[in-house]
Amino acid sequence: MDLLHDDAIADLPKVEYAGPASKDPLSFRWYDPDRLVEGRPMHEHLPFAACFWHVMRNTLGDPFGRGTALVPWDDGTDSLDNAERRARVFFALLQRLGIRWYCFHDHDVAPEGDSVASQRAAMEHMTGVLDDLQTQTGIGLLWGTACLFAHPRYAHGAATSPDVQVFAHGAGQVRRAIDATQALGGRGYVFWGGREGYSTLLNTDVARERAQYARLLHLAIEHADTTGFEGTFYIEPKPREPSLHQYDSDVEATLNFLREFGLEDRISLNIETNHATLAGKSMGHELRMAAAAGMLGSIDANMGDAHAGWDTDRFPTDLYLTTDIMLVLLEHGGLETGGLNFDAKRRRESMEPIDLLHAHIAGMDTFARGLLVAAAIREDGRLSDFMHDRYASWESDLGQGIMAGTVSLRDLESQAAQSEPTPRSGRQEMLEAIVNDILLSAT
Ligand code: XUL
Ligand code: CO
Repeated sequence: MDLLHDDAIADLPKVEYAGPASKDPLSFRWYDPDRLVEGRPMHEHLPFAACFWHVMRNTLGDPFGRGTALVPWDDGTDSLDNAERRARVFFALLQRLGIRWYCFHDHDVAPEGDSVASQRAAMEHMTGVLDDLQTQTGIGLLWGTACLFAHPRYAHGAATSPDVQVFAHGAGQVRRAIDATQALGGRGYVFWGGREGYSTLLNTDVARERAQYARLLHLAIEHADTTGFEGTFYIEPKPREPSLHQYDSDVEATLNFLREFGLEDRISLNIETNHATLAGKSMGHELRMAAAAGMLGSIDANMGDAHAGWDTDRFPTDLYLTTDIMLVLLEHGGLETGGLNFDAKRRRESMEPIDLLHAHIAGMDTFARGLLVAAAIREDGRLSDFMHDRYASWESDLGQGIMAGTVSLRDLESQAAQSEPTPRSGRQEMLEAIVNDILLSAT
């Protein structure tokens, strides 16, 4: 497929694999899409997606200063022309990077307008534009979502608002966003409840609000069942920011919420690294908890900062982190309909268009290298052998009987009277050293 040429980024090169020795910062040193790892090409292990909101709509402003991003293609208006230009530049950038998937919020791509009718018209127009760009480039929609947190009407939440009219607006927006996602062949649809929580318990009925949130999710599923939308629904846990507390605060709380309201068979999880950090958990913890429950759906691939207690959404450049993520994914057999969505933004100081290439290259190479290290750890086998040995006693008749439910407390008391367990080390430091050795030697 020919590259889309947009004048605004015509000077940005196509990024190619050049190997670990390359000193060209606009080349991949590790991401070699067709290289086989454990019998599958890298691009299948690493279904990278770029997000429209950070790439095209984030001006890189912060609470102390306005945006710094240089966006020569963007005239700053809410016109459809401008929206079309942004969409073209976005696809052109993804082509330069060889990224095959993207994600959007409704209002990232289509002007919000001032009425439901104008929003519907704008969304339908932009759906046509995106559809053409998908056909021209072969890039597909990983997931769509509705922005139910930016407009002032959603200050108290959308689904969890105390005002039923606000719920109606949120529900209408969800309907339009699901329809657009379906029209674009999207593989999934995400709910992220940024304001589905509270600022103070003095004015909040948490039982009512959680039930309202669940009701919106059921309405979305019912809608999908009538229109034939077959994509996967996901919830994206996050404990806070912008709310003080969000009801879908981490993986385990979200699983509880889904099960309480009978949603677990229809909604899976989209897990984001920086949200895990804010929840006081590691990404490895969140992924393994979801995988253990059969609910690991998709990943928002970014990272936080150890020194900041907020959602910095950095590009993932920590090799230890990507190695751990890829260990989980290899073990899990990959993501069925999900992907690795760079829900990540450049630093405010990285304001040039070319930084969009550098940032994604860094994220993609770090994941590719993490994949190679994870595969080497699995091939080496010392970690899995250790894990296997650690639980070996459970393979005994006693262990199997306990798990099969054929052994009683009385039996176990008699068993305990006959033997005293020998203490065995967990060898954490030894295992960490093995990981370090492989991390630095895998190629
Ligand atoms: C916010 C966040 C969102 C969701 C989609 O922290 O992660 O961008 O991914 O609404
Ligand atoms: Co996210």
